Amino acid sequence: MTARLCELREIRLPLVAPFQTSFGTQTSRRILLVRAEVEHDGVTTEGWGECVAGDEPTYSSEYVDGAALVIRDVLAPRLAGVTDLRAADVAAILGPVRGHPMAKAALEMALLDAELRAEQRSFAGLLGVRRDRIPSGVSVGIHPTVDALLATVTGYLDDGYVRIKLKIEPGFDLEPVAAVRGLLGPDVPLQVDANAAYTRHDAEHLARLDAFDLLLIEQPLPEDDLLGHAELARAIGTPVCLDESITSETVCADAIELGAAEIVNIKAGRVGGYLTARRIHDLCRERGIPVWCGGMLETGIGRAANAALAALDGFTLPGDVSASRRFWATDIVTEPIEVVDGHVAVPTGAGLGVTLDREMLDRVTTSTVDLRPA
Ligand code: NPQ
Ligand code: MG
Repeated sequence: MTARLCELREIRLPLVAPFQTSFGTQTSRRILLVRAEVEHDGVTTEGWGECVAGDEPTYSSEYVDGAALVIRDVLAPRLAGVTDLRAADVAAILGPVRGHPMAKAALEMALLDAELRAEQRSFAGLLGVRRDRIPSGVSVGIHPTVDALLATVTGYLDDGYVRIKLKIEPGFDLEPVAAVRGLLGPDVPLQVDANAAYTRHDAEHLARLDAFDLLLIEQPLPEDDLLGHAELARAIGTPVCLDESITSETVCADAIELGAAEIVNIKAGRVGGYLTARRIHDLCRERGIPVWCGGMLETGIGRAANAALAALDGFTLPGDVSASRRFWATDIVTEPIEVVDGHVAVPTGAGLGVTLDREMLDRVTTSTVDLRPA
């Protein structure tokens, strides 16, 4: 079996509604897709990967244009020189290149999809998951008014989501959280995500969230402030969960050791790929730390991969693996992820288990780059 990277595409998808977080408002999303091929016994099989980098370096330092350049000029050329290239070796081969985990993850994912398809195996099968569906939570953006927020949350409850996550920031926290807890009643799981918008001096203020019986508060402080998170975790009742800070297996182990991560949000792109994400899951499981699967406004490709990852046993909390239509009017896969009875089905087909809608894909493509060596 020989594998190669073939093509880098950029697409643009409009969001069904603006999505506001403490770092900005998104109304459409540019997304990089990577196409790989494997050849086995004269048969060519393709696979696709998705890069979760945002349009701007605001969630993390990666962004679409930077990721596109590093893939084209640095990462793809390194992989092109490897004989018997396997997805499982990608992280180690690209290890000497510092940073750029989302770009690296997309390449590993494309090769993984192609290899698994060629072998007629599913990603869920490779992971060895035992569940065939996962509970689905939804991430709700910052709204202009509390009334508007309540209307949006009511719609998501009607859609069946079993857990609500509210984006918060200084000036939009206690009042909206109190109002949503009032709407949900005591039994619907509720959590908040600050995307690093607070400081070490906000502990007293954040302790006032204790009144709302939240599952967790996600990434209240900056990415590099592990000690601050540990101190905050001791100062407030709400469990502290890390997202942006968890950039590797090592950082995750350290954060747990410090008491900075009582819960961990796992995102494959942020840690350099699904295979590393799996190892972080294993580590958290050994340490008794609950994990859940985050979301990065993925297309059907990344959403399918997340649904499989989130079916691993250690994912004991509902994740942000929402229905495709939470974000997109039209996805680029023929069977977009749906929420049924509050759950998302784990894909069973070969590879990531999705089929691209080529017509839709071509319609939303804004540029294409050949990754094959000249
Ligand atoms: C989070 N996701 O958990 C992220 C943040 C996020 C579903 O809340 C473009 C690219 C826009 C990545 C907006 C959810 C984004 C983005 C928000 C990630 O923190
Ligand atoms: Mg987050």
